Parts: sequence; structure tokens; C-alpha cells
Amino acid sequence: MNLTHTKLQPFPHSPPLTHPTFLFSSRSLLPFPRNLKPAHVSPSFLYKKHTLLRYGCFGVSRSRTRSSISEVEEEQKQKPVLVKRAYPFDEIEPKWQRYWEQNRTFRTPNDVDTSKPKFYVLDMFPYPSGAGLHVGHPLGYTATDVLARFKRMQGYNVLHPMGWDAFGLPAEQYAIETGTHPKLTTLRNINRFRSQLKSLGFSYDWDREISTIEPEYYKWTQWIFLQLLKRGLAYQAEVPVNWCPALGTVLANEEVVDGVSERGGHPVIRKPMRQWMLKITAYADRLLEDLDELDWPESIKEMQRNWIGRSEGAEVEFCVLDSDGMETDMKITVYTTRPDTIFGATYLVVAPEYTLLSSIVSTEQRESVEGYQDIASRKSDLERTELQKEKTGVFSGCYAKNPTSGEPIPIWVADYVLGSYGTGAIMAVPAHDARDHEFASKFNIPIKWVVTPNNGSCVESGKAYSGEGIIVNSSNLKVGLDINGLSSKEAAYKVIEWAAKVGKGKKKVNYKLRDWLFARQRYWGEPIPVIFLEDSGESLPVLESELPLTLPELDDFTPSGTGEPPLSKAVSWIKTIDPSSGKPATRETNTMPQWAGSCWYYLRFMDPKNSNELVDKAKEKYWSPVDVYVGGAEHAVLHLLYSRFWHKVLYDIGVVSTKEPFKCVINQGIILGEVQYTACKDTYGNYISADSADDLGEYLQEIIPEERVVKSGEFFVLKDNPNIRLIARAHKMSKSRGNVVNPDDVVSEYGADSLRLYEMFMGPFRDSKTWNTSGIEGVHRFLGRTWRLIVGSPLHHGAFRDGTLVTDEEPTTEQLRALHKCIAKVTEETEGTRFNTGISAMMEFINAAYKWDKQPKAIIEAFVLLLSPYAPHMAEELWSRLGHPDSIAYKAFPKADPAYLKESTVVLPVQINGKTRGTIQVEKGCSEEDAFTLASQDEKLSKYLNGKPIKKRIFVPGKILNVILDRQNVKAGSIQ
Ligand code: ANZ
Repeated sequence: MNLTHTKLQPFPHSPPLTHPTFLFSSRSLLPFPRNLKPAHVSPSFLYKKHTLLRYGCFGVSRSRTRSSISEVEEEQKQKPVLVKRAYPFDEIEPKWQRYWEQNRTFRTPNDVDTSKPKFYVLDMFPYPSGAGLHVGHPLGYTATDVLARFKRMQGYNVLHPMGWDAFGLPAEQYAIETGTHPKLTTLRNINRFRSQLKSLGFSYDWDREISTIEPEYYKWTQWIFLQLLKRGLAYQAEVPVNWCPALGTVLANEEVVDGVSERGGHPVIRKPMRQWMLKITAYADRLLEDLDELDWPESIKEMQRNWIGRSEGAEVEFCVLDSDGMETDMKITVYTTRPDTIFGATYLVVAPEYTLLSSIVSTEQRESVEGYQDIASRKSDLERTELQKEKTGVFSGCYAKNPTSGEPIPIWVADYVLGSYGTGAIMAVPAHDARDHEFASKFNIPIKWVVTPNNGSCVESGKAYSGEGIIVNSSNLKVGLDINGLSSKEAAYKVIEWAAKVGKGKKKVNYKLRDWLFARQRYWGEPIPVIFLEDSGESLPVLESELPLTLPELDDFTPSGTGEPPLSKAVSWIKTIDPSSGKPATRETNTMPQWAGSCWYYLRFMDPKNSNELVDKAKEKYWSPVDVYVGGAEHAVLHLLYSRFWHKVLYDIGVVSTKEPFKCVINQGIILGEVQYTACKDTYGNYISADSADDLGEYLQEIIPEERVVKSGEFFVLKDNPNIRLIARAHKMSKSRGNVVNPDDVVSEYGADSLRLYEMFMGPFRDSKTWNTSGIEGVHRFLGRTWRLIVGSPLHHGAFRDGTLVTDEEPTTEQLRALHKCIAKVTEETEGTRFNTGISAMMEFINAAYKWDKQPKAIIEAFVLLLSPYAPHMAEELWSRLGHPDSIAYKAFPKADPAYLKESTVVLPVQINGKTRGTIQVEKGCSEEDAFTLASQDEKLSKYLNGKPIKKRIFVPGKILNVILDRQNVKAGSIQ
């Protein structure tokens, strides 16, 4: 899956910073021009806007900022590497990676002991892009790796695989530009991704690696397509599609943003074309209902619900009138969710693409209607339905009869009604629908009120009242319908009942969900296993026994430009014979969309080498469902919905045993680039504080290196001039901004364990976070401290020691308490995927352990086990130095002993003659005598007690010690 796909990401620009160090008040600092709202303006735009205003061109200021950026870069280049190796990670990490590889440590055998519990933890597999991994990838991958290692140690059979979602447009685009076969590019990228992942020490079972481009894999993608075809769930249709002439291909709605292609920004138009469609709508109800059982983020479930968009209403027929006002045979059926408002329907609207439109439209109006249709065909659905957009439309020249009021009402054509939803026609009720109200006001169409608010409150004048209420003005005894005085619900029910009785309508459920457009005019995808008989054009499925239908070799990948896919150039591949009739046939030249391969890969991982079946039944039964599925929120809707759909089809045909594929889905947050500080300057080059920059109108900006910045209260200011507040912002990592952090660099400077630990420590796993180099230095120091505690400091000439410093001594109670507290916390936090707080607990333990004279082996060993899911290389090394010949990976995760978790001491207030004079720390269950002794030894209390005769002691265990002095004797004593 492509992590760079950003459409559904929750924070497209800059989310609030969560790292405590970077809290700042963005409202007061942002230099927004007065007429622009911050949320709508990207910071880069702002920068350009200001400088452009000032100088009338980009040149001057851009070059200034360039020079500031390059100064920073130059400084950074000259900066000595801040961190010395805190421990020999560069020796340890490759060593253990080799060990794991040679010993196939993380291989999940084919024949696992199924009496043991299982844990299937899966990452959304990546699209192997040419750019390689970025630091966003390891965030999710480290989390799943921690869970996989943790569960292995808890005795589960763990399935933790990795593979490649390897078909896709970039490789094809690259092929078009360079002539390099997409397979070559893709394999090269896969190799890079694999070695990067290995360098991070992830415990994937590499024996199960799969790639969607391999024929052994896509054989089964094609097989699933044939099952869909067999059940009428795959069909062909002429549908208006998003046609992108520049890419020479059809795009899915999600691939079109503001009328241009998401990739490349090329114009997109609507064009009818023969397409393969998958009938996902047949599963709409189940896809909706089964969401309730899933342990998924509520936000994703809600997005899926909205995407499916179940709507309950009615279809009602309106009879078209001729020019004399007489009823014709022609009917317009509308879909409405508010049948209660039918008496208020003062006009009808049909979509510009409404099929019957040409037979309705009057001769006088034909030209303007056709002109309007043409304009509308170039707009996307999103553009057309935007609420704020001014409504447009043309009169068809024709009328229909409102079946309830009996009145003739005009039929209009307007693009705010979509041909693809409901029936493509609506009854417009301007009094009670905002869009209709706006339209009717603009075109002087009557507005008739038929609903009054229940509570008698007034309706805002000049606006529609869209709520429910009590029905008025809605009775026509001629047609036998009177709904006056009823509530909206009762009225809706009665109207549907009436319409059904008179044969003019029925109840209807609609879905926003559309059938899935399942064909692409591209080369680099799975061939669709269908042939067309040359004589009749009839389409036939390729025989299952002939699968995989492999993608033919091709030298020219360019789209034909006519919509004919590149595969049409594979002339000898296209020509075939229908095996059953012997007739000549041609192959389908469309390929499947990239979503296809990712719809079911989680099943193949259970049994990746099976050449007879998609997945062995017993294996599927054992491993299903995926227990934890981690990936970006950008896949919240489509990928998860498509795979749920395929899974349900496979469930219906007995291939899988569960109704749902993914029990728990977790979205990791986004990692934003390092915070960037910017100072504002007036036109003379003087710094001005960011909070007053707005008053200046236009100003320049200069990027300030971190060394020149200090925090002052909640703001950041210039170190040498604290009156100058700076703008602090974290941006999404992007090549163009130059703030991408490459994991390879981090690994070579700090080691993989530091990167892993840092990404887990940055903040709550699901939150967005900002990258911060000093943060990684912090966790690196922690690992260094851990190393020195257990192994010792480097020798005087800098070499790292062998062996360890641990002793065979029995641990003290204090040590056991610290350890078990740490075990309990790490276990609880890891289980709850609160990795950052789990790491904090380990840091606390190390701090405590530094105070001990001796490090008993029993304590240290247990700690190393706790550390191992997070920093596996260091843990393996320490484990081996502690005398264990084999890997730590399957050793039992320590269990906290509750006996050591109870708080062992209490703070006891001590009163002298009823007055509290101090406190003492005592063991729980401490005796009166011991408490008194401790009080007498206490520096503060001793002066009240020592040498004083005591009359009585009142002791409530764990609560209080009250000492009553014998005053008489005190006095007597003093006389003596
Ligand atoms: C009359 C009416 C009166 C409506 C009223 C609403 C309020 P959902 O909930 O999204 O399903 N509609 C139906 N088909 C449409 C189409 N193809 N394009 C645009 N709008 C369409 O909304 C259903 C409502 O949206 C329907 O109910 C219809 O307007 C409109 F006071 O009918 B209603």
C-alpha cells in the first residue's frame, strides 16, 4: 500500500504538536493575512503570498530564504557528529541480523502446534516505491514487531509476515519514461525495501514473503475474480468514468482531486466506457451491520458507515404532462427520504445525464438543455454537489403532475442532482430542503410550507426548515390523502402506504456506495481472465485450470490514448481460442486495479506456497482472523472496505471461516518533519516579533537554526533577542520541503534499536508526532546507560568490554520490587499498545538500578527479557553474554509477582501530645515498638522524644503514632 497517498489523512497540513517540548500557540503566532483563514492556507502558500505582495515577484525574497536555508544546511554539514557510539551497536546489530537469518529464527513452521494459542499480527504491506522506506514506515512496523516478539515470548504461535503490494502506476510511468520494464524497477525497489527492513531487525518470517506481481500469487487474485464472475458479482457496464487523457487511463473517484488526477495533476473528464464492475452494493447491508462487532477505531467505522451511506426513503412516480397539460405515459420516478413533504414539492429536478431527459425536453428548451449537459459532463460529482456552490440549472420546458396535490409542477435540469444516485431525479421541496430553497429562490419557483416545527418555534425567514415536525397544507381528498396534523414520521409512513395502494410508489433503501469500477487501462496489473468470442463478442471466463493468465512481455508501455489499454499491443497474446467451442477469441486487455492484490493477501500469508488452493482450510481456520492489523488512516475506507467485501464473498463460498478479516485495526499517527523556526523581518531586514508581524501587512521570513532558538513560556524566541517571537511549525515530511528523514541515516548514526525505541517513545502510538533529533539522542543515551550498567564502561582506550558485570548474588527485596513493578508496567503497556509508557517504565528501572552496588543476574536477566521486544539486538547480545547459547526470541516473558507489587512502606504521622510533629516511613505491618524506635531516631522528632518520660503511646498500625509525654515527670526531671 502506498503510504504517500494522503487523501484521507486526518492532518493534511500541520496538526497540533503533541510532543510537550513543541507546544506553541499557533493562533497567536501565525502570520495570516486578515482575509484568509488559517485552516485553509498552507504555510508555503503564505510565505509566497507575503513575499510576492511585497516585491511583485518571487525572486528577491526567495533568494533570501534560499540563502538562509543553505546557510543552515552548510552549518549542519560542518557540525561535528553530536553523538559518540554509546555502545557497539554497529557490531551487534549486523551480527544478530545474520544470526536470525541463518537460523531462520522467526520462521513460523507450516505445521504449528495448533493446541497453542495464535497471534496474527500484520502490517499493511507497502508499495515498494523508488524512494525506499521513510521514517513513517518503521513506526507501524516497529509496533507490530514489538507485539510479535512479545506474544512469541508469551507462548503464542505468531504469524508476522511481510510482502509487497507491487503492481502500480509509478513503475509503469517510469517504464514509459525510461523504457525500463516495470518488473525490473519493482524488483529493484523490493530488494531495497527488504534490506532496509532487515536492517531494522524486524522479526518477519521471510519464508512467507509474497508479492502481488508474482504469477503464483496473482493466479489466486484471478481465481477470486472468476468466482465473482460466476456469482454475477463481476459484470460489464457502459459507465461514465473519469478519463484522464494525459495518463491515457480511467481513474477511480479517489484518484481525482478537484478535477485533476491525483498523480501528476492532469485534467480529467467524464466519458462513458465499457468497464468491469464489482457488485459491492450487493454486500452493502452486511458490510454495514458487521462493523458493529469490530474492534476498530470508531472514526474508521464511522467513515465506512458514511461511505456505505444507507438511506431509507421511498420512490414515488410523477406523471409527465404534455403541452396541453394532459397526462402522458411517461413517468419520472423520484427518490425521497422525506415523503412527508410531498405536498410541498413545487418542481422536479432531473440530473443532466438523466436517461429520459431528451424525450422530455421541449423543442424551445433543447439547445439550452444540451449546452447545460455539456458543461455538467466536465464536472466531478464532488464539484456538483458542493453545498456552497451557487446552484445552476435550466428549465426543461415541460411539466409533471404532483400526484398528491394534483398540481402541474415544472421539470428542471440541474447538476446538483446526480445521475448515479437514487433514480437520478428528485421532487424538490424548497420550503424544507436548503439546496432546493436556494434554487427555487434563484429561479422564482413557488415555495410551499408543509412542515411546522414540533415545538411551535419560528422558522427563520428566507431559509428552509429541514427538520421534522407537524404536517400542514397537505390534504387532497380527491386523491384520498390527508396527512395534516400528523408527525413527519407518521405522515411519511402514510404517504408510502398511499403511494403503494394507488400504484405510484414504494418504500426504498438506497446506498451511497457505488459498485466498484474494477478495470484499468494500464499494463502493470493483473490480467483479467476473460476472453471475447470474435464472432459474437460474447464474453467467457478463462478456465480455472489455465490460471495464472500471465502478463505478456511488452516493450512499449505507453497507453494508446484512445482508451485502448497498452495490452492491446501484445498482439499474439490477445489472440486465443475458446477451448470449449474452438472458436477464435480475443483476450480482455484491461487489467485489475491496484486494490485487487491487496484485498486478500493476508490469507495467502497463512499458506503462501500452496499451489492447489488459495489457502488450506485447516490453516485458514487456525490463523483467521488477523488479530492486529496496523497501517495508515489513509486506508480507512477503500482498502478495508474492498477486502471486507472479498472476504465476505470468500466466506459465502466456504473458502474462509470468519465473517470478517481483521479483528482489530490500529492506525499509527503520522510523523511530521522536525519543527522549523521562522523569524519575521521588516523590509529593512530588522527582526520583528511574529505576534506583531500581522500589523505590518507584508514581511519577509527567515528560517532560524535550532541553536539560535530558546523557549520562553509557551513560545519560542530568538536566543540573542528574546523579544522576537518565532513561528514554530512542523510540516509533513516531503522531498520538496527537504525535511524527509531517511531511516538508513538514523540506523548508521544511532543504530536500529535506537530508531525502534525512539519511534515507540515519541508519543502515543496513534497520535501524530514531530521528528526530533535530540529525542533520538535521548533514547540512544538510555540504551548506552543500559549497556554500561550491565557490561560496564568502555576501557580507557575506548574499547567496549566483553562479558558483563552481573553477580550471582541473591537479589534484595528492593531490587525485586523495582523489577516486578517494571515487569507489570511493561506487560500492561505493551498489551495496550502504549509503547511509550512501557519504555518509560524501563527507563525508571535503569535509573533505580544505577543506585545499586551490585547487579544480580536474576534481576538483570529478567530486565533484558523485558527489553527484547523493543531493542532486540541489544537484548540478544546481553542475553548471550549472560551465558545463554540460544536466541532470546522464544524465552518466556517475565511475569510480575503480585507479592512485590504492593506498596511496602507507609508514611506514618507522628504526634507528640496530640500535635503532629513529623512523619516517619515505616514498613507496612510495622510494630508499635519499631515505629517508636524509628521516631526516636528521626532527626526532627528525636528532640521531642529523647530523654523524655513517656506517659502513654497510642498506635494505630499504618495510620498514626501518638506519644503522650508525662508532663509532671518532665517538670520534676527538669528540677532535678
Ligand atoms: C424530497 C426532500 C424534501 C428531500 C426534503 C430532502 C428533504 P440521502 O439522505 O443522501 O439519501 N436526492 C435524491 N436523489 C438525489 C440525487 N440523485 N442527487 C441529489 N439529491 C438527491 O438524501 C436523499 C435526499 O436527497 C432525497 O430526499 C432527495 O431530496 C435528494 F425536505 O426528496 B429529498
